[in-house]
Amino acid sequence: MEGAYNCVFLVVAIVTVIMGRTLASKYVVGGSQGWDESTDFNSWSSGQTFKVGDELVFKYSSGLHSVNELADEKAYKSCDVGSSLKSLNSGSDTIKLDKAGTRYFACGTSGHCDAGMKVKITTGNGGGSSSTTTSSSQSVHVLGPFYVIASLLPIQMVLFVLLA
Ligand SMILES: [Cu+2]
Repeated sequence: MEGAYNCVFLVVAIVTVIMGRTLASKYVVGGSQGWDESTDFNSWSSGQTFKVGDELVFKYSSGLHSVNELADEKAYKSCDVGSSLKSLNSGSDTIKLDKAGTRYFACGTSGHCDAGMKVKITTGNGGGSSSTTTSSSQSVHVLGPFYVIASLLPIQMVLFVLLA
């Protein structure tokens, strides 16, 4: 009986780690204010933890703004939008954070980047933990319900073992 008990917990531990690692989040850049000149992107991004596999969604009025990925910190600081790596302007642009590191984004509309319409995103490896999301987070958990089920599994297993 003790063997079965240990086995159940091992399975639960493995499932929980796998769920934590594969859990991808979608972040609307700037939260409810979106990609706009009035948004304080520094304070927004400092409240978030980005990991590999997460996605950024830039929401704005198409034609008014754009999303340009800048090559490095220097281009970010000087708002060198002209030499950007990538330019998007659909009004709802998704960027996948496919590897760890820092990426830089700025609006291409004249004067907007200088006015603060830029954001620096640092992606970490995640380390298998997804418990860093705070209550003030604007993230939408794509696999949220599955994680809730996974985190409830130990309780279900304990009940199962006690009742067996
Ligand atoms: Cu703009």
